[in-house]
Amino acid sequence: MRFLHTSDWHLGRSFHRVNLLAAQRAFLDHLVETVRVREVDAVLVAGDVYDRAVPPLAAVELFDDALHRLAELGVPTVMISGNHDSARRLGVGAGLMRQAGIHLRTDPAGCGTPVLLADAHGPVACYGLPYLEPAMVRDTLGAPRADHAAVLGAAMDAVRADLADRPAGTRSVVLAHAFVTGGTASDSERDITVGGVASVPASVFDGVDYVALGHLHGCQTLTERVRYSGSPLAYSFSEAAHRKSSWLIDLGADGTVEAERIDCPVPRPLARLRGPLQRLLDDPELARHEDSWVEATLTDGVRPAEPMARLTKRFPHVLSLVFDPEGGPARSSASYAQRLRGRSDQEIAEDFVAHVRSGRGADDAERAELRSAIDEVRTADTAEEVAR
Ligand SMILES: [Mn+2]
Repeated sequence: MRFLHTSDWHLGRSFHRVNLLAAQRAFLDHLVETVRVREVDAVLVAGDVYDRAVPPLAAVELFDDALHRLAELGVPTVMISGNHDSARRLGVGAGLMRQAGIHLRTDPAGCGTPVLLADAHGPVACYGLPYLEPAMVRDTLGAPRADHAAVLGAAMDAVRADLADRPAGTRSVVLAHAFVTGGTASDSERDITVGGVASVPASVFDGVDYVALGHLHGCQTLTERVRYSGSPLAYSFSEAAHRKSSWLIDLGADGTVEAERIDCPVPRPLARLRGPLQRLLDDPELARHEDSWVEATLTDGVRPAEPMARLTKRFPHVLSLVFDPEGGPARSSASYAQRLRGRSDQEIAEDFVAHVRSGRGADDAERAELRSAIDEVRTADTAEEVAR
């Protein structure tokens, strides 16, 4: 059976000031075309369909159009909600859409109930595990603790229990939206750390033939059977070196996995340029980036006049301008965004405590207090979403 594995569409997201709707539409055209030309048997979308719980109307229309086109092709599609999606909103109409072959899995209670597919070699049970927010789903899943490993472990126990009752030789696929240990993050995933831990070991997925992961935005292979497709488009400059793609997965009669990487259309390449302004303006080597989306980091000791206007003459698509003077007092002149880049909420909060107490940092008890407050804020956001 042949699958196309994709995730993290983030419909409605923009890139700096650029609206990506046209690029997202081009990706969906490419997806539908790949499904048709490569004779795909089922499409797997591993969460973060939308960028926000309440997406803009244009993104909803794009999604609606994609669903219609996939349904018209008659190719079953299994989708789960990610941490950016509102599971409740995304799941509206799921019961009706199922009749059209679109299987939206957004309810944690349904983890152990597969979408049953079949080919000439027999059945394939396809389990869609929506993003599981530990504190919200712990009771539903009967997990011993409210952390990612415990709730995903409980969901996978339900999968394995269901699988054990199926005819021998039933092959299995799991979709999940999680940070699996060993994966590499970029700057465009939202932090899902709970109790100080964001990731789960890949061994939590033992016992199934293929795991189609979403959440991390770089395409990556954790094991032959456990892969991230990554997002179809770059959503931060940290992804400048990514090759955006989907996985074409052939699941053999005996559960063997063969994977082929299918490149996504590139709306415009990304370039991160660094150096003194005059060099960025003059260096002939940089000519190949003139049509790229550019992040320019200026290292001039003294901030040059009108840097954006001058850069834009050579690079019309400069989207981000960063100052990082070399040899100067970099720390104090770094922008707020620069100082926060790559730091977790926990680190930022701890730094704040040290800052306001003249360098005396948080002790163990205070660190734990900060951690539980940060966890609670995110859980409260999700709870409000559910209650609305
Ligand atoms: Mn995502």
